Amino acid sequence: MDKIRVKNCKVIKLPIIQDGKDGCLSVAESFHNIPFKIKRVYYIYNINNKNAIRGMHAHKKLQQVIFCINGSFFLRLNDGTKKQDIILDEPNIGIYIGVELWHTMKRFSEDCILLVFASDFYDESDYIRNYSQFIKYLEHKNDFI
Ligand code: T46
Repeated sequence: MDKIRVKNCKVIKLPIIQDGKDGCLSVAESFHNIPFKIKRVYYIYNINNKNAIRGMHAHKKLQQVIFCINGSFFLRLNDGTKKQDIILDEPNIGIYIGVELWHTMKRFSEDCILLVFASDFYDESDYIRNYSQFIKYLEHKNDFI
């Protein structure tokens, strides 16, 4: 995977415990390899539409780490200045998506399963779902500091 160039983002590599013919085991732990306390876990699966596009938003405060634990998908990240495209296709390699990072997921393989660890409970008011509002938010967020 290329070096990460967008802000508030990094690659997270979980250890793989090899059990030989009996499979592999990877472990995610808060503050160890996941850089926050995990308060929510969700997963996305059965993406039967090959043109599916998910994401297309940024979060104000939420931090997340996203894994593709089966199959593959394409992740586009945009910090308002720089953009980066990443293919996730290894179950132990995830992407930390910090605050204020516009992210879009597409090109899901039929067998794709996404697993996401999140730093907080679901809160729709934390989402910025309109791209021009995202750019305005970045421009004006420090106005009152
Ligand atoms: C993100 C990317 C990677 C809930 O009710 N609770 C939840 O915890 C979540 C995650 C979603 N929802 C509801 C909200 C929507 O009515 O499920 C529906 C689908 O959510 P959304 O359109 O936000 O799904 P994605 O795949 O576009 O985004 C999700 C996360 O919502 C988001 O935080 O960063 O995965």
